Amino acid sequence: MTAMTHLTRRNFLGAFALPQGRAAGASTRPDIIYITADQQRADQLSCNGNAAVHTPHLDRLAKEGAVFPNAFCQFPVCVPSRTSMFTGRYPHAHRVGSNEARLPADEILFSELLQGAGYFVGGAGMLEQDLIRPFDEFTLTPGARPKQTPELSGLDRAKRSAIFSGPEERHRDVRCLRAALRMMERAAHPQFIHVSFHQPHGLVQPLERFARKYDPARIPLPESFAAGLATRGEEFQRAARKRVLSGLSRSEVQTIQARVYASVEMIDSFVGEIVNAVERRGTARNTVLIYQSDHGDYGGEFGLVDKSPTGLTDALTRVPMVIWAPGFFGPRGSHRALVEEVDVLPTIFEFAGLPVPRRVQGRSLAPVLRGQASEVREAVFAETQEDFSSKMVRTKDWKLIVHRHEAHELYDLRTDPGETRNLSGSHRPIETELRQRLETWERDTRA
Ligand SMILES: [Ca+2]
Repeated sequence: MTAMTHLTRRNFLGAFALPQGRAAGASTRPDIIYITADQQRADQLSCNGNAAVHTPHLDRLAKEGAVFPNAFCQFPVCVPSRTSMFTGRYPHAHRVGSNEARLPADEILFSELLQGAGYFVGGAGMLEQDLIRPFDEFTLTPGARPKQTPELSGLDRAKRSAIFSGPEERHRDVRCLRAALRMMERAAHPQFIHVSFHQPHGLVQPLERFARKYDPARIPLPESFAAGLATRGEEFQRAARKRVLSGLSRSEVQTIQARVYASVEMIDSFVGEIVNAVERRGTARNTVLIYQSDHGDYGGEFGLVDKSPTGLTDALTRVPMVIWAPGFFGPRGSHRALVEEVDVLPTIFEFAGLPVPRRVQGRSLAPVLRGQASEVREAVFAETQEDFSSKMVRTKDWKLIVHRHEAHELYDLRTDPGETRNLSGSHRPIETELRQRLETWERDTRA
């Protein structure tokens, strides 16, 4: 770290800290519970309209709080996406463009800022080391590799899913839940607790009691399953054919999806336990709870499961987002506003009464949650590939994906929500307008 970045960081954090190390108003600031699932699609919530999956606890939080069916991640790969959550900045600005990339020394994480404001900062589950660094306490819960172990049964051919039939307390997400609950119980207030579940990421491994509830034969597959890769660009098709996960039969994909749904219901039940703990201790009205995922999954679209090859279709970029803070805003239910994961940080800061750092590129959702505004922005953005060579701009009606190395993609989401008919080149005015929007965004968010 250079002297300059030291100075920047100290000045920055200094704005939040008090001489005694306990910030003004700290004792009345809300507790913040930030729960993440890994690789859950936005449509894998019953409150987002999916009748095949059962998520009663998140549905309740959505009803008493808000759910955003139009929430998007910034880069559909774990570490770049989570770095956007924790910095409130776009990937090309924070420069973490792969799971291997290190966090640049001049990036400041909101966990550090909350600490400076007097928060206990704790977490459990999985997280990249660079993002864990500022935590006061983080309980890592590493999980089983995708192979048959005595605790797993029914491993599928793609080695993507199995059923966890061992003692429940040994499941990595049960261990994550228990560690988080202990931390909540023990830690001083205000507390920021990050509960970072592994599921429903592969190896998908629902507990048996949830797996039992989902019959693979009854799991509907998306319309684009049957057409397979035919609607995709040539480069994408080539990359997809190299994957072991392509060429799966309908029943193989249904088996995997049934276990994904079971795993989602399992995580939902864990969310219920966390909310119970908050209500038992009587702090619900001074708590802000956020639930989201770091990216989606193909879920059978184009014949694919998992998230590879990486792309910018809604399958991968659209994520669940539920916010519940009964002391801060009333029941909003499902809200159509276009929102981004970079918005979480400024939202938390606004509810906590803390100034939002100028480097942050997201926007607070508080005005929308309080009913003072109906929209946050006209378009959302995402990017991908190691060199940020593919970029997406998406309004409610249209999506443009610009690739550096292959043909662009333009979709009319009003008539083609599954993104199967590429209209690039045939709708010049809208394509030009979206292209300009993308260029403006890139220019304005570079640093
Ligand atoms: Ca991930």
